[in-house]
Amino acid sequence: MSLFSSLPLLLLSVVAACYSETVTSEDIQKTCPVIACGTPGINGFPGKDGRDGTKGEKGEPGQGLRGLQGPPGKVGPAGNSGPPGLPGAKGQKGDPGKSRDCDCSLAASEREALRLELDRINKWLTFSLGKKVGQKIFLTNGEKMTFDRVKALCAQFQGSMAIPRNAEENRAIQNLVKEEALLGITDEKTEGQFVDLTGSRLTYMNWNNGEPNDAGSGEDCVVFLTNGKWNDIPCSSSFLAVCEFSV
Ligand code: MMA
Ligand code: CA
Ligand code: CA
Repeated sequence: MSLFSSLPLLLLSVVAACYSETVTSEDIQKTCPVIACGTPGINGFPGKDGRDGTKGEKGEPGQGLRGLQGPPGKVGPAGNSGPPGLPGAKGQKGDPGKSRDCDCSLAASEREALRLELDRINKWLTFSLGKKVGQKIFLTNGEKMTFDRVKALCAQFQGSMAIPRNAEENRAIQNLVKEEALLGITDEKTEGQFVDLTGSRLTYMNWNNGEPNDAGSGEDCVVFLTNGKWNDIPCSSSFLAVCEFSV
């Protein structure tokens, strides 16, 4: 028997089953006059599922151990630049500038070191020569030369021809020289009037007996004799060169 030929019978069974659930036996006598008392139909299919129930209460927290803390996250993007900072502190005082009149680049300590070194050199000279008198020292180079040449030589070394201004200086020269030496004295401008190289009259003199005599064809220069006395001689003659230096 095919599906199509059995369908009407199946539908009939469904309708009968439907009525068998809702119709009482009393109703059956009233409404079911034809199909009076057949055997009960088979049970129908189960009904549709019901609606979801209301949400249950939150459960108790679990009892597992807490996990370890994870690694730090990635660095975030740079923030915006902040406002300008406060002004900086005042700088240190600058180096002194150079004056128009002096070079002040030497520190005070350096100037003091130089002064001490000059003092040392002065002591060497005084010790080795032993001819310092007051603020003056007499020196000779051991050479014999004329008045003009001695004058130039002393000037070249920032000194001047020796002139004893008193007995003490005269002794200093006497101790220095072992032969006749030229002095920075002349009367070539005015005969008989002896002056120093600046033209000033002398306040101290130590002439030998009978001198100055302007002997021969004339004597306008002066030599220091080994006995410490003075004698006028010709300026063309050569004698020991002696200069004096301020110290
Ligand atoms: C003498 C004497 C001096 C003069 C010299 C010149 C030796 O001394 O007359 O006064 O200057 O001779 O050589
Ligand atoms: Ca003279
Ligand atoms: Ca003379």
